[in-house]
Amino acid sequence: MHTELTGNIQHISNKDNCTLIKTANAEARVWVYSPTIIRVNISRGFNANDHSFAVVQQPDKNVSYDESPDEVCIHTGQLELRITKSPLRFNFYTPDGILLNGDDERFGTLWQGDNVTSYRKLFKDERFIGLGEKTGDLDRRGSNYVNWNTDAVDYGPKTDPLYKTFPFFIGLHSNLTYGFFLDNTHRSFFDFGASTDHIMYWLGAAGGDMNYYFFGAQGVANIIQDYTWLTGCMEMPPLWSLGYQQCRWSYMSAAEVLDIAKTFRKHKIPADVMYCDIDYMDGFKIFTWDKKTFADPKALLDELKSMGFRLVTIVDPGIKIEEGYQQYDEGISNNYFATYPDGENYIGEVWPGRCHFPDFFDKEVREWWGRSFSALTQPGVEGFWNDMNEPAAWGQNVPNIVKFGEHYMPEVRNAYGMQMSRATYNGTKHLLNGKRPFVLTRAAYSGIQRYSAVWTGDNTANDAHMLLGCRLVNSLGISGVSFTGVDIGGFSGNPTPELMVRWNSIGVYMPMFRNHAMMGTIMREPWRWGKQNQRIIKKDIELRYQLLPYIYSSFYQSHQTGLPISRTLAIEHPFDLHVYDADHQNQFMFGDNMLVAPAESLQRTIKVYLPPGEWYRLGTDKKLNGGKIIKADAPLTDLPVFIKAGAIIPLQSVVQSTNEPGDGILQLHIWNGRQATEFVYYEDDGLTYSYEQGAYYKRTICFDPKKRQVSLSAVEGNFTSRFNQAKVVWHGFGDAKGKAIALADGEVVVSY
Ligand code: NBV
Repeated sequence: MHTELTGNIQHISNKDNCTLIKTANAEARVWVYSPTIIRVNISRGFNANDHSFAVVQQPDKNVSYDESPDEVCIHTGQLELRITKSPLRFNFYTPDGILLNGDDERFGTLWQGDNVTSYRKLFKDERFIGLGEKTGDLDRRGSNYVNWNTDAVDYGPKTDPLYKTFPFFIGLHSNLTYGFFLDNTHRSFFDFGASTDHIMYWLGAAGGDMNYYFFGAQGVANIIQDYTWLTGCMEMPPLWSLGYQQCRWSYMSAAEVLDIAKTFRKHKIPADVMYCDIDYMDGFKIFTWDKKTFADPKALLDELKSMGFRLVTIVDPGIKIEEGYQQYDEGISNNYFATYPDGENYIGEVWPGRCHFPDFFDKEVREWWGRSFSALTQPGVEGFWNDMNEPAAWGQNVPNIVKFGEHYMPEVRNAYGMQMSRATYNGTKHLLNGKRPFVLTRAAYSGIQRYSAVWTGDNTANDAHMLLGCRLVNSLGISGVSFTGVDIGGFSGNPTPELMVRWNSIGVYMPMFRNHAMMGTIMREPWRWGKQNQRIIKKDIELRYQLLPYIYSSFYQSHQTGLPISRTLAIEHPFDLHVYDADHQNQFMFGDNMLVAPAESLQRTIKVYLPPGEWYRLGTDKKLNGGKIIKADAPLTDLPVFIKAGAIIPLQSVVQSTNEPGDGILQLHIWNGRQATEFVYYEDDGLTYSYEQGAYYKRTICFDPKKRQVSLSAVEGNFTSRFNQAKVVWHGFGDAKGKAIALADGEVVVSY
């Protein structure tokens, strides 16, 4: 196989906002997006229609470079790119000249056939985190990965690839951090020192350009912030989607859906969402309802609504080939489907039988798809679950000759699910007339957070999967996706009662809290596990509802900064080796203040690493010193969760769903600490986009141990809070008594 090196620089120029470099075999372009973000594109034939599915920002207008006989140098003040001329190599430095990351001197970027690979320097102490939904360890060093969106049926703790593609990772060495995003939708590969001499690592793609964004900010959180600035932050989710969600493949009739919903209310177990999996449709035809079992969708939705439930319905991309079926007829007459090179429509078999697949890369097709949701929104559906969009077809392999417009499948496969979610999100947002849709997708590409929440597909009912789920969610969080979840209980197989109870208690601390199970498994609802377990499950779900003011404020933080809700400890402590230890790599922060230590179903004590500082055990308020490993009790009734000293956590009383107004009392829980702390409390209607026009309620809550007080800044925004009283609840303050105070709009101060 022919290997092509990029060769030496022959010509350099600046055009508009781009520095253009030509060599004998390639051309390279450099853009500055911000003082900490530089884009490099090395290609053998740059496409003038340069387009990214992920990136939403434009480069800076003004770039300049310094040139010396050997080098071209671009500096932004916070990041420096030195490009050597012979051979062409790219190296990134901190402003004070320390090497962050760069090309392996010997090989740099090169092509073998259409494969493009970048060989990069590897530091002795270097670790890697990220790549989104990837199995394996938190630290990716010594592992290799492929991105090729796949219906990963029966995946295990080491399977690769899974459903999604996030070619973005963070490198950590010498107390320095950098980020790297290979924006290329072809099959891509990353080898983090798994199969080399430990002086280089390599990454690349099966086609396209070596097109990457380099992030030079220091601190993992700052890199995530830059990455989500570049690829977009999530919007505020509907509040109801943060409640408890009950799913199953499938509740087989409207009567069954209603019966389950009623049983939640009967047992007073809070819940907000019911799901319809594929069996609500007429013969699995998307955008239809089964005429017998779901005869009156509007009546179903009305009744659910009257009980305070929302409904989420599934859609798959495959459109059944059947004349007279609206979406088939419209798709055929407008040429909306993927084709073979000769123009024939591609046929793949999925649930409904022989299907065509919409070309979601075409704007007109996305708009048509979006409009088709009226069949679901008219009766009142507000949540839309996008499955099988890798795309999956029986037998897996969509042939390489299948075309989406001008693109052959291998070029864009990894973005198909994202474009379907985009069509779903934009379409339903329009149809819902100002209400926020909830979109959930299985396949995704970088930037998906702008359109959809994600879940980690078909996991299995065992402990290893439960812990893997924590790592998957945390890794997705590093990759810009905050609204994530796993099938609580495990999709395939039957959980033991202990596993169900434990997994549910971990689900409380996942951004999305959804119980889901495969067809043929035993029923999973909270009341199926005996009275004793039902009580524990109920208590944990109630805790989720109490935590909603904290969770919603954390979502606001994510909407503003891109910081995830569930956060690996590596975000705050990237150079603390305990964080990567096999015993502790599943631990995570839930929001700013809660540390969750997932214990297995049968473990009754667990070793927990508490990072430096003081901590309190949630529930007992026992104070613990951090910076060490402790042994914690882990009964099924009490998942080990620890609160950071100085934490401010707003809670509410238990409600049965987010529709209930509650008692109007915001409970401000404060855990004593030595330092002053802050928490940004945020609220809005949880339902519409009016927060974008200022209809929100925001105030900074401060705890100041020196002044012995808690204060709430004056209200920002013009939304009226659901809470008219606050009650401060003191933890670790001796006998300080809580008292209720009126929540005036001006500054409020409570002393102790
Ligand atoms: O629609 C049925 C299932 C669904 O329940 C599951 O969550 C998806 O990941 N779907 C896959 C298709 C069935 C695959 C065996």
